[in-house]
Amino acid sequence: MESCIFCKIARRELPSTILYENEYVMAFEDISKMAPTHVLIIPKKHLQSVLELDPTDGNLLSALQEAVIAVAKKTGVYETGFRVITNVLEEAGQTVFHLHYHILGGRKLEVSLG
Ligand code: IU
Repeated sequence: MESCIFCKIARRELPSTILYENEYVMAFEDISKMAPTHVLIIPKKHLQSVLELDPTDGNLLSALQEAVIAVAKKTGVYETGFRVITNVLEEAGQTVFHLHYHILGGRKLEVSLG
């Protein structure tokens, strides 16, 4: 999508610190880190949220899962623990309407979900 900021990052029209990439997904450092490890994993194609993920997106779903493991290993949180979060729509706190998984770790995270 032309104006989407994460599409621009995926197309490398905007700078980002990329940690992992393959044909379907890209992982980069969140610009406003909430934990020592705070990485976003996005599909390269524009999907608003998990609501638009289709079971036929098999390659993308596999790539997202591979990226979670790769990022966790690369940042060191694979052993210590981490959180995978994806916000869906405004009430959940979604501010960028391009599907992304937050990978958060590197410190003790609060138990609160809200
Ligand atoms: P949210 O789940 O939609 O609220 O998360 C959006 C995240 O995208 C948030 O953590 C921002 O700091 C992050 N982000 C970014 O890394 N780079 C950007 O250019 C923009 C937002 I805009």
